[in-house]
Amino acid sequence: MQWGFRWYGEEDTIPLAYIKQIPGMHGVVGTLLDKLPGDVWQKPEIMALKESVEEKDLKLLGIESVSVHDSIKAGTADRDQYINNYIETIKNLSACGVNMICYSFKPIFGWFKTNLNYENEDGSKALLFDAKVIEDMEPKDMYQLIHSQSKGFRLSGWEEERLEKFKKLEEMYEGQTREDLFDNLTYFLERIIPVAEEYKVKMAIHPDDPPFEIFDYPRITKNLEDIKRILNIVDSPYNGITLCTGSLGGDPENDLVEIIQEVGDKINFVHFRNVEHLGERKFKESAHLSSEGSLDMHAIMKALIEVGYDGPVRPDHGRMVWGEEAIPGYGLYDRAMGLTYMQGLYEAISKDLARK
Ligand SMILES: [Mn+2]
Repeated sequence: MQWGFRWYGEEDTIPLAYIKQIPGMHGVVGTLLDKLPGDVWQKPEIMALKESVEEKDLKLLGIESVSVHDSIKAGTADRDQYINNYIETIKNLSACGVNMICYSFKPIFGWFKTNLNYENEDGSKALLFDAKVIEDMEPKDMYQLIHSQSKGFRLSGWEEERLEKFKKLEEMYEGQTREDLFDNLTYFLERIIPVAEEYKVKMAIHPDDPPFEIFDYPRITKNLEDIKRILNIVDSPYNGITLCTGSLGGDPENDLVEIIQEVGDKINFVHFRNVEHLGERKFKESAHLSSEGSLDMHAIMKALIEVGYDGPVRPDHGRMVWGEEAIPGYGLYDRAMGLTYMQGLYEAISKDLARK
């Protein structure tokens, strides 16, 4: 497996030099933070990112995310121009030697939590989702809720530009059903996957976080059934998924091991994270260890090894520990501990399997 870390570029509180000091680290999954959905990513900008990573003796393992423009997700008449831009970005990334794109296909909201600074008993802080908190809220109120907790950090998917045009966004998606959204994804994938194949860029759709509908906006990447349906749109190794254990794991009905066994050959990226179920549609992001949350991380790693997964893997969100201040979910310490734990699982399981 290729051990990685998410890195937000020069704006990140964590320098690449620190990431490099984590044992066994191969590289980072990067982004161009100033790019809005629909923009073409130009080669010089991508090369600058890649060179800054390689200067520190790390690899650029992929991009997360190249956001999909709302016109594509809403299926409006102007979508083709944005799909053409997306295709240009795929080609430009390929030309720069970047071969994996994580993306998502969710109306209005990407990742979604109701508390970014939930204090655990030990004083560490975690992200938490509780459906009850938003029961009486309007969708646009979520921006205020998230921004009031962001500690001044820019949060991808929650940009102020999106709030400014929120009314327009709501109108774009008004009345959209799951089938409509799925049709729009189909239209998108039928255009981009042949290009991704030709240019050898693996697409990896990220599941819904949380994996159920909120504010009645349709969600189509919630579970195994959804994932299989998406993979069937275009059957290609370039039409794959990001296996985000913490996102899918937010629904206790999702069996991560089963998902890996069923669609293992289409996993193009892994986000490794544990969650603790606290009640109906309520969970928090725990430390990575199986003992700290509700998921069996050993079984998940074993299943990944058994299906032969050898692509990029990164610890997903971590808690804030030891007084660290960083982008919520993206501190250094807890993610570094998480990665070391993942590597320990990997070594133990793979050596054990080799002996058999
Ligand atoms: Mn994730």
